[in-house]
Amino acid sequence: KEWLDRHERRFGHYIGGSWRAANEHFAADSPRKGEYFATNAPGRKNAKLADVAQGTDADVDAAVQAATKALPAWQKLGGHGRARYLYAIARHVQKHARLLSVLESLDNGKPIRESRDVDVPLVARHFYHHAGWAQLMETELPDSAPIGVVGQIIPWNFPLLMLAWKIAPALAMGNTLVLKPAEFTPLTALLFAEICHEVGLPPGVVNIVTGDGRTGAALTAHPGVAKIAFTGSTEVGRIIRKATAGTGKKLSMELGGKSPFVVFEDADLDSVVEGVVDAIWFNQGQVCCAGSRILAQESVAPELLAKLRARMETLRVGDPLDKAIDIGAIVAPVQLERIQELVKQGVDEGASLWQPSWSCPTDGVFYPPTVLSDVQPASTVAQVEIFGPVVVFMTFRTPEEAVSLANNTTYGLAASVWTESLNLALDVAPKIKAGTVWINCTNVFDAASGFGGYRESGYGREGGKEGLYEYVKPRWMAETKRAKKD
Ligand code: TXE
Repeated sequence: KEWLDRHERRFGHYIGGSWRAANEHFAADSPRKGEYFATNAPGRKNAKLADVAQGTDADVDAAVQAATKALPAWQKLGGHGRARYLYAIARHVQKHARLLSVLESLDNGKPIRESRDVDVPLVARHFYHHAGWAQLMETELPDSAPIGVVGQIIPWNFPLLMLAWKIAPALAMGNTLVLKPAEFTPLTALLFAEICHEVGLPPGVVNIVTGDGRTGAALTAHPGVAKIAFTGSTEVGRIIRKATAGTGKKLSMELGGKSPFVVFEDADLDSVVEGVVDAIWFNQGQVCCAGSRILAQESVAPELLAKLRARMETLRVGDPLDKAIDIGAIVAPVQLERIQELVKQGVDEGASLWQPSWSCPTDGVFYPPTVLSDVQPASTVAQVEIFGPVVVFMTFRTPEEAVSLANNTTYGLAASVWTESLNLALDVAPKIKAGTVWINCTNVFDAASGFGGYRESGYGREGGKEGLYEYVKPRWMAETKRAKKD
């Protein structure tokens, strides 16, 4: 609250190392109950936290120009020089961990336990990891050069973590950038801009322009941007691909998913249940790789469903800032409506709905953990990304059927396989079309492992050595020594 007040709850864009005032603003709301905030209007379900700038074409242009100006010196600094800044950013993220976590939970609605123990530590880890790669660039990627000015567009489900996944490799490889956070969750990106300032990052290396899809479209279209890195919906991914076709801009896309969670009859069902809690109720299910389709072998399906229902009764939905809750608030009322509509459609198409007996608090944007069983593989809820705390439950008889059901969507982001048989796991995992397959676990991320999808889940990787290739261009130089003629 003090941090917001220090900015008089009104933000501009962070361009060329200073704040640029804007004429047009929009409200950054919290989906949490609002009585702590003076600016909260009576009767509103969500609380306004601050006014945030709506980026115009001119703002985007100023940011691209600042990034272009900063580029030569940033490249010249070399990997070792850049690594010092990345280490400093990582350390300052840790220094401000508490403020970052609280602000993230306020803006996004995710449980404070998650932002404090998962998001923010992973952000720091990502910067440390890429500081290492910056130092190794000249020796490990000797034939590569930075791409130039990069435009980065990120979603609202992991505002800070997606920022880190984008910014850390871009800076390590010697690019400068303009990042646009999602309109639902712009605040931690603005606090991050302050951290860049605090560590003395040269002006223009990182520029943050806030705004909605129009600002994203302006960034995509800007001729000074050499690459667009995007995480978000498959639909907007398509728009960006079309908008950049023929421009020569490099693209990386991390889009939606409908990840299968495959349970074989020999799996440890108690672990499986905890796995499901993590797969679909972590971050309210607003996770691109959420295990949103349980595929259970028929022989254990009734027992698994019973155990799952019992566990769901013990989950707590509530105030994101309460350390004792399991599930926080949905990011915004419009996303809640989307979830409600899809669940209704599922029931209309014949699915059985199961929710715990308790009800959610009414003073925020909440939705209970939900299982839809008796789902047909071709039905809407089995195919469409719900992006909420809703899992569909289907059954299979043989491993072949499991694989075919697992692959029966247009996506290919992630999957998890649960079995005590390593042979079965190793047989099935490679047959599932997904960029990541977890065995007897789920949602395991690390800066050292490349994450990304294929098919309609996009292309390109983030993290690991493969993630670095998204931010360099191959360069082959030949030198011919001519014999001197006397
Ligand atoms: O995403 P958008 P939304 C899915 C999820 C969710 C649905 C809608 O199913 O319910 O998408 O969410 C910017 N040119 N995912 O509408 O619109 C936008 O401002 C350039 C899955 O919030 O894709 C934001 O910064 N940029 C996903 C970013 O794109 C544009 C995470 C993402 O917003 C633009 C988020 C345009 N024309 C949603 N229009 C995942 N897989 O992680 C919008 N944007």
